[in-house]
Amino acid sequence: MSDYFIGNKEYFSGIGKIAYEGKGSDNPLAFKFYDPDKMVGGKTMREHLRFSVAYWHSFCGDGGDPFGNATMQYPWRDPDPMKSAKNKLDAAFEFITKIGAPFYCFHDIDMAPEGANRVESEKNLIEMTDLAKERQESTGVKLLWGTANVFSNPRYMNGAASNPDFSVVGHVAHQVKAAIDATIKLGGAGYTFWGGREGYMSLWNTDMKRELDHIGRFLNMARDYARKAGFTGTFYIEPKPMEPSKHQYDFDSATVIGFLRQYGLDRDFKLNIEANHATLAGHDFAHDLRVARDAGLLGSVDANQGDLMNGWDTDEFPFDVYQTTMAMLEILGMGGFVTGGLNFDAKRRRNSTDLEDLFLAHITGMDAFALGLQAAQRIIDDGKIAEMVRTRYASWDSGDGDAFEAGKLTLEELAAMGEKSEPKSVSGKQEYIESLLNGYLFG
Ligand code: XUL
Ligand code: CO
Repeated sequence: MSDYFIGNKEYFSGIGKIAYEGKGSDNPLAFKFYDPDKMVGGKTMREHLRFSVAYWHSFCGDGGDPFGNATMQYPWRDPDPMKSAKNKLDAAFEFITKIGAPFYCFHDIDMAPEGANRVESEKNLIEMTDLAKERQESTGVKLLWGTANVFSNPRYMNGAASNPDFSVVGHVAHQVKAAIDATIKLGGAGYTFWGGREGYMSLWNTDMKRELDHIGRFLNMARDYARKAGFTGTFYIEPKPMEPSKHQYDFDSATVIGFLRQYGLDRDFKLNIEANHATLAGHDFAHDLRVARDAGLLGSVDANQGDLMNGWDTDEFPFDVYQTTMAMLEILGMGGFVTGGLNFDAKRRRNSTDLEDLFLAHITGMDAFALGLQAAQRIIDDGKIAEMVRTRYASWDSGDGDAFEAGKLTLEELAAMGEKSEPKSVSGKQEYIESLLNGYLFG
């Protein structure tokens, strides 16, 4: 038996702590590229990447989908919901320790079963998070962020804080308050709001302005409560354009930034960008990261990847190194994570049914980001692409371009300049940059 089992039982027996063995290794249960102690640009990979395991996909999701039942057998399941939750907690901390992720994230109901009413549900959450606190202390694993699931229970079918019926919003408040308390107790670095039902199915029965005002008001109340209760971490909104609602209010980075500014939330909230949500909104992952970063509001990342052949949230483990490279360029470009990290909001495919697949999936994702980090650092160190971008905008650095940026030109003066000569054609050099990129990745 390995040294890594947490409770009374080892759930992933036969698998020890996952080690870095390098790219020559043919051991499937080893990292080929993620070497946690390796220095990259002045920090270790562990410090840069701040990997986090998502409780819901890894320990709750069992392969069931709208067309078929569960495919995965979980040895921690028990007919008694609290017993099941305690077993699952042990399995979770065993897994997180063995994979070597410094963080995890959870929704309240991932960890603690809902009771017959809110009071019972909160009691369960307190009992489970007391245990989670002990597990965190004994393993050193930390909470990246906590959140409340205010989208699954049928009472939220018309929305959570955006619900047309005021009486539902009290339930939301009770649940969010308890989840904030739990997050504070567990020393969470962040608290996330993802509004799956904060949107509409039909505009015919929806007062959109009122619903948005209600969400804005509610988030102000939640922020005020959490700050008063001692929460010093970051609040996140996680954009997603649709699914489960037809239209979700937190559509994409740009929409959420406007919302945060409109409702006075942009000093306390940042964005948690999920790759597959950005692509559902018709953007590249890197686009939504850039929009958030340029606004000074890039906080954290839900690391996964979608399938560009279909239009839903497939939540795959990321392996596309072009994407992880671009993502890491944005993250390094903002100076690295502060409270955020890379949370694997990703699930194994329905037919990846072996318990070890949970390890293999995380190894793939962690290696993909380790490759992306190193490629991004090579791109930064070499500086060629950044220099090309600088040169492309050089006409704004001095003379009339500089006067324009400084607000010293009128439209008439600018128009008079345009009269003088036809601009020269200047190449964007995209294909050359793409060949440089392949050099950084494979050279
Ligand atoms: C749903 C999703 C959520 C949030 C947390 O698409 O990404 O799991 O990350 O509620
Ligand atoms: Co997510």
